[in-house]
Amino acid sequence: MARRILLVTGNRGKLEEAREVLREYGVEVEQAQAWKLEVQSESLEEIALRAARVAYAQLRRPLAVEDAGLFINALNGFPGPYSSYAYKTIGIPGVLRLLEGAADRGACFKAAVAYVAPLVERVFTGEVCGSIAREPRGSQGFGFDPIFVPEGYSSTFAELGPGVKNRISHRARAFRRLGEWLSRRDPL
Ligand code: ITT
Repeated sequence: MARRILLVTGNRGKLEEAREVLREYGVEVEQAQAWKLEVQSESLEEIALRAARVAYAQLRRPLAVEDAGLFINALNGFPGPYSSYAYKTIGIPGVLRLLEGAADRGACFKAAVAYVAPLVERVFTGEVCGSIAREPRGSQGFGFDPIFVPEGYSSTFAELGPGVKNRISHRARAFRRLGEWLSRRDPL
């Protein structure tokens, strides 16, 4: 049975990826333009859950909020929960500059998807690790995709494109967990 959930996000790339993954579970995703609470926290789970609760209080329909970030080893996890701000301010060139001379270029993308519906609150997480490329490559995806090379590959997410990204990404893993959980529940 088809289900429909709202995804509260202003990020088109996120929306498309979530849609693609949840389609496998017969779940349709509609973008919601609610006001989105942006709490400051080091925990993606907490940021997503608090934003989802506030959005649910406004919209009163089953919805998800996803918070994601790029955690770079040599920078002790920076930009992590501040990835969106870091992307807008220092951007890819700034991140590459911070890594000049770093021996360890390892990094992980992490995502937390908070789902809120009547009498339900759940958070699902996903992660993909890899390394930061020496220069941007590729034109697909969004955000830091041109500099993230997932483990086991030599191309960036921006070169690999949505087929590969949606199999292995942090977001795909988190939304797949939501999809599996939704498909085990009774219809809403
Ligand atoms: P919403 O809050 O409106 O959903 P946002 O882009 O602000 O959109 P986040 O707060 O989760 O979303 O920010 C995460 C940032 O981390 C995002 O803007 C990208 O710069 C980066 N990021 C997260 N997932 C990514 C991915 O799959 N590929 C590339 N960059 C990603």
